Amino acid sequence: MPHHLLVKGGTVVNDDRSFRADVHCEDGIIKQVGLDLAVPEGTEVVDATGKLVLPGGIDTHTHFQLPFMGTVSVDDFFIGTQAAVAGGTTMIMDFAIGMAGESPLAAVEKWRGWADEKVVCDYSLHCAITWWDESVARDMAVIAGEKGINSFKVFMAYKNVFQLPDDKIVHVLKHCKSIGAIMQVHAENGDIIDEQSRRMIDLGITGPEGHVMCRPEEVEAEATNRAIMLANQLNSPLYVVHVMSKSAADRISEARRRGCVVFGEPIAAGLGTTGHHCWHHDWRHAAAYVMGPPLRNDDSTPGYLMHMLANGDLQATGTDNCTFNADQKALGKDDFRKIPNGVNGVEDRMSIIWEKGVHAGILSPSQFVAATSSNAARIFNMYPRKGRIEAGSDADLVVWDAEASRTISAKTHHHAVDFNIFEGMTVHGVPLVTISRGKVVYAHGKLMTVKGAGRFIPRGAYSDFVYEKIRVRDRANLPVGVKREPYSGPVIKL
Ligand code: DUC
Ligand code: ZN
Ligand code: ZN
Ligand code: ZN
Repeated sequence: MPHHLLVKGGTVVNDDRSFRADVHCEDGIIKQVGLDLAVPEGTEVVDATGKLVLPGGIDTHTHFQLPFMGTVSVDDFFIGTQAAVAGGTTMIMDFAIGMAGESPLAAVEKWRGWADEKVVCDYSLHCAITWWDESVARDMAVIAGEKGINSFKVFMAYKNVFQLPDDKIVHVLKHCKSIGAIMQVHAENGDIIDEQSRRMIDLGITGPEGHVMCRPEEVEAEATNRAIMLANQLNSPLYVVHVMSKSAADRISEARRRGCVVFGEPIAAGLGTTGHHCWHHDWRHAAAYVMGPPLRNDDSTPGYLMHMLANGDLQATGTDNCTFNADQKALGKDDFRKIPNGVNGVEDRMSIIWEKGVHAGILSPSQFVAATSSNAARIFNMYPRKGRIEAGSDADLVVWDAEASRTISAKTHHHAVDFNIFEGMTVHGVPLVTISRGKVVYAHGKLMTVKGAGRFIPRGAYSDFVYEKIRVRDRANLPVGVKREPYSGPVIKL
């Protein structure tokens, strides 16, 4: 028996327009969008009267159960995706991260094994490249061609762990281009962080504030600029993850004006709070905000980044959700270099961006949808399957109450972690009902999730959205009369 669901009485918001319409879903797919729809008897009805109906959020950046800095992040794929749907996010994108010497393909299989049996909503993976030889190049081709992953992340920081030098980054960019994948970058100068953090310790600055002090903005801006230059020289697209500072964001927007194909991703933490907390007298409180790149010790940064989402200079939003409890953060009690880096965000991202963006008068509701869902689907090649409410798209929806508010607290959140970096913040914009694949998974404060019910979403080579930009530049860069063949690598049909 097919399962039918009707979301009735709401205003549908897509990234280009909003309109009064009901949404009829059949077996996980949107069947019709409109008024006075004919639906079969027995159809489950979700009342959205007077509310907004949005495409489910896509969090482009999580680290569930990540083995990192001597411990493992506590939100696993079950708890983490539960927190996601409780916050109106119906898809997360996590990172398979192998250690140096480990096959990236094996890392992808390992992450699939962890995630598949636990996720309560759909998910996808990016793959990190943390070392380089020709076997890694071969793995990348298989991962993009057969495993449905078209985004590879490199780290310019975390020296002696994940950091790749420029010559290796050039290899990754070249191989990404040849297989139709997009390179993502963690852009911070790891060499200078290593040097400056040692200097802080020598000066006796061992607390969480040292983490922020040894990573001034230009450390991020320099690496961002360098990554853009490398990608531009190789005419390969680039996606900068967790853009945390005004100056890094400026490098991206300047480059876009020059025609570089570069995308930028601010995260909930950077849009919703600041690094001031790292100076808090309570060590646990201060350490909870330690992440890399750091939250900036500057009140104007969150609004600045939000305005850049509004004007299109930055495109998609994630969270870098990578949570550690007090006892784990305490690994760095005497030395901030050992504090596991990471904060929460997957549950609160949508509300934070609504509050600081829409409620603050910076974003329109359609721009909110672009920034929280549609743009990610476009860049990562899932559009319009994800990120849009129209017939044929996956039935991932949120009934959103724009007027209601809630106060964020670790006492009520759905994370496994014992701290919430947005503690006490009252946010407008509340998810009332979350629908994943046509099923209600969260309604009015209650989770109705099924462990393992989410699916891995394979993504093919360059989305048209990215590919068209590259192709135009390819033509522009070639001497007159030379014609470049269009991309003909592996393409996974969705
Ligand atoms: N930054 C974090 O804060 N945590 C995980 C990895 C990263 O780059
Ligand atoms: Zn990172
Ligand atoms: Zn604080
Ligand atoms: Zn990350």
